[in-house]
Amino acid sequence: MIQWYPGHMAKAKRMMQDNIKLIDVVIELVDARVPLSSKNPDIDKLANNKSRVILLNKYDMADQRHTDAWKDYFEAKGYFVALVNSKSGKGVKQVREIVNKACEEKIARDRRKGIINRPVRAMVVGIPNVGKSTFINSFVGKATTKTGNKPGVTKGKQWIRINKFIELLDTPGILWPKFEDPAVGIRLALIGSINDTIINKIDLALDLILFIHENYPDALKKRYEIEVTDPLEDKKDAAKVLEQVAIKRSCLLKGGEPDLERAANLLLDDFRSTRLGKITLECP
Ligand SMILES: Nc1nc2c(ncn2[C@@H]2O[C@H](COP(=O)(O)OP(=O)(O)O)[C@@H](O)[C@H]2O)c(=O)[nH]1
Ligand SMILES: [Mg+2]
Repeated sequence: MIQWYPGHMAKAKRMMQDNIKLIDVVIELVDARVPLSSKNPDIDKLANNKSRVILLNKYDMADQRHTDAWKDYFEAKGYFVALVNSKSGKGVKQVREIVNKACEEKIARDRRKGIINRPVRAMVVGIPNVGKSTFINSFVGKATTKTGNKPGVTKGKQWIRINKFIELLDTPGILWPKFEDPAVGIRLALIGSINDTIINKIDLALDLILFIHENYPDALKKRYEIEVTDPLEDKKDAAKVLEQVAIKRSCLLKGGEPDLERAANLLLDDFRSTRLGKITLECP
């Protein structure tokens, strides 16, 4: 469960500001289904002058066409980018190479100063639920030797030696997404990153129906064997679709009326578990 307390947010940001001074490269995780909405807007300022790696995590759940387009998009902005499925470990190995590549300049600079073979220091950052812990576990693998406190470096920091070239700060930096834009809130709620209890699920399900019908026109028909007549103009039209889902799935109230709340839950669950297909919610 994610709690969005301003106090936590301020504290996490302060911790991140302190930690970022110690590192060479920022490994930023975003959710491949919502790469911009799951990106923290402060990170650019915080990570100014650091090498930047973006991991499009959970790409196993996203639409590959769009994931490829997002990779190009971020690369054009100067990031080093990798597609990662932290849960299965797919793509995690190549992150080491990408981190090295991202730090080539720094390594060359070190060498000119006579510093040879100093490992680069990395930190994983991202908004809650984006997969930081899962990624770190997979990335670290068997390399569990913690180097402990470093002389001359802030006390209490734990570094995990990934290999000869990379050390990882063992605690990820947690930052929060941009709240001001309601569309961002909706996308994050759809992927399940915002506590469901504070959300109107029916409303959210209607947003999802409108998006899916426009962008993946067969997905709803295929999953629920319902007729969806073009075009869906607004939420009222979408509500008729949700009603059909309720009836098809026997989500009914005592009087036999469609139970939209239950149908909404079912639809959101289906989306979040990719039973509606691999769906990306925003394109570059
Ligand atoms: N399908 C899929 N699930 C993932 C992936 N990475 C993480 N998850 C799941 O996403 C959820 C949140 O992951 P977690 O590591 O706790 O996120 P954190 O809050 O950023 O540390 C967990 O249920 C993970 O199993 C991935 O690449 N693919
Ligand atoms: Mg975590």
